[in-house]
Amino acid sequence: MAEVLIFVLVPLAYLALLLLYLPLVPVIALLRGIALVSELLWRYCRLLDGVLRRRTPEFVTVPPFRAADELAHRNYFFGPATRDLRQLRTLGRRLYVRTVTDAYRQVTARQFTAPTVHRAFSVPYGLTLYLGLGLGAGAAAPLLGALLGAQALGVALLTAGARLIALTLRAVDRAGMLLRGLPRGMLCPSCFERVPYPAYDCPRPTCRRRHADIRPGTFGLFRRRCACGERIPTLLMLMSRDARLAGHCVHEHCGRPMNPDAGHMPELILPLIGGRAAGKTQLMAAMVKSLESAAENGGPAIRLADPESSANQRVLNEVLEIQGHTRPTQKTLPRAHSFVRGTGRAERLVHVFDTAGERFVSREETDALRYIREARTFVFVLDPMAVDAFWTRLDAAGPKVDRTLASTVDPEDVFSRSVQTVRTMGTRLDKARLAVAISKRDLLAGQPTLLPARPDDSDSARTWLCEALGLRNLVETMDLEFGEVRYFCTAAVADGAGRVDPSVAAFTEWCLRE
Ligand SMILES: Nc1nc2c(ncn2[C@@H]2O[C@H](COP(=O)(O)OP(=O)(O)OP(=O)(O)O)[C@@H](O)[C@H]2O)c(=O)[nH]1
Ligand SMILES: [Zn+2]
Ligand SMILES: [Zn+2]
Repeated sequence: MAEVLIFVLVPLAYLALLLLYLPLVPVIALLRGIALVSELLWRYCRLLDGVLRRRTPEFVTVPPFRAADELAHRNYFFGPATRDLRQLRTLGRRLYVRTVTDAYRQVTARQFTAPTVHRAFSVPYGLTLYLGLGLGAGAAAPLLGALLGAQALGVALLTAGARLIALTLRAVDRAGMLLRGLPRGMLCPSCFERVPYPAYDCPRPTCRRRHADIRPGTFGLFRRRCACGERIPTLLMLMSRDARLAGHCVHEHCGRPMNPDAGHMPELILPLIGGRAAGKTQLMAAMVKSLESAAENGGPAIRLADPESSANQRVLNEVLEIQGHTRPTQKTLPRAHSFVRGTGRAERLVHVFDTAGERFVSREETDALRYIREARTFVFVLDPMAVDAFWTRLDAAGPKVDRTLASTVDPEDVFSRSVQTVRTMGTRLDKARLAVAISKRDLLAGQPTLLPARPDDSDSARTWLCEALGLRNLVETMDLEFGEVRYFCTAAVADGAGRVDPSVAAFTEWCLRE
């Protein structure tokens, strides 16, 4: 009888129970599956928080971008966002595998290896749970994949947006440069090369890292954050008027400071050409001083553009005020004497170049005069005392003229060499203007025969050069070479009250006209 019970009734009862259990299988499996999916989702959210916000070492699988090595912090969408995605993919995959295996292992242990109830009951339940885990794992994989995919899509769109913003900002800034007449960038006042975009030093005094290219991109769209944390505007147009940073030249062997105003306004380049001691330095000083006086009397504002120009002008002003003599310009490469004139839209950055007389005389020296290429107005300083005819005309009865102040270089010689140099540099002179400054007018004031009939009149000065000084050849070459030529008699001197001779103001006005 016992056999019947064991081999027939019990199996039948067990089968009957199994049959009763069968309808519950999908429900239990489904619930287990849902539980696994939500556990995975919950863990993935924690992972997101760890990777994107807490950023503690356990969430790092890809080495981070180090601002200390790269000088600045990256914009999130130029690298870090992709790095986060890669970390999420690696850690997400690990998390998925670990969670699913742990769940299977737990079922195996509890229902198969060490069940708390008889295996006859635990095994079918365990199999149901296996089924549920299989379903859950199967459903969670695409779900997590979709979440990561959505994030990747978002990152891709925002990265594209960020790049577009960077490009647009650069294009707008570039258009601004074109409008300011600086298609090739701004002029370096030390090496005279064009700088498309200067390098900037971090403004924090304790940092001073040099950033080679701060324009919108990898390290920030509107502001770049230096490794030290300081923020630097990425474009000239984002620098407010009173917080303009002084850039540095990007050319090798130079690296010297640019004017803080460079790039913010159109530039004018005014080379002073003339033989040694023709009066270039003194004329340059007088021009700036007369502009300064004009500004004091309600004319356009003027300020020296950099500390070096300010210091030089201070010395030159003193020389003018004590009516002393300027020292010969050093033969080292000249630096531009730069100032900003005007306000608002009329603002101009003017670079005046006073080149040592010798440079134009020896051909090999002229290579360094790159700024010439960009000039549209030239000043030729002509010392009448450098012309032999001048001395033969000198009125012996009149006051003596101090011959030591005369230039000893023949103007015709300097001019023809200079023009040749300028031409070899590829500058078209037929579109350029030439101001001829007949210098040291004050020295000749007492002797009407030594001055044009009407010294303030260009035609009169021209006739005088041709007829009295015998410079007809020179004058005709000038007229031929240049689009427009104007003659001025200038006295680069100031009176006791520091007022510059009026001849300089008229001359300067013409030179700065556009
Ligand atoms: N009285 C008077 N002296 C002048 C004038 N211009 C220049 N000088 C003097 O002439 C001399 C030469 O002038 P600079 O201005 O140094 O001449 P430069 O052309 O710059 O000469 P380098 O620097 O050698 O190329 C100096 O002693 C000046 O003081 C002027 O208009 N009037
Ligand atoms: Zn330079
Ligand atoms: Zn810094």
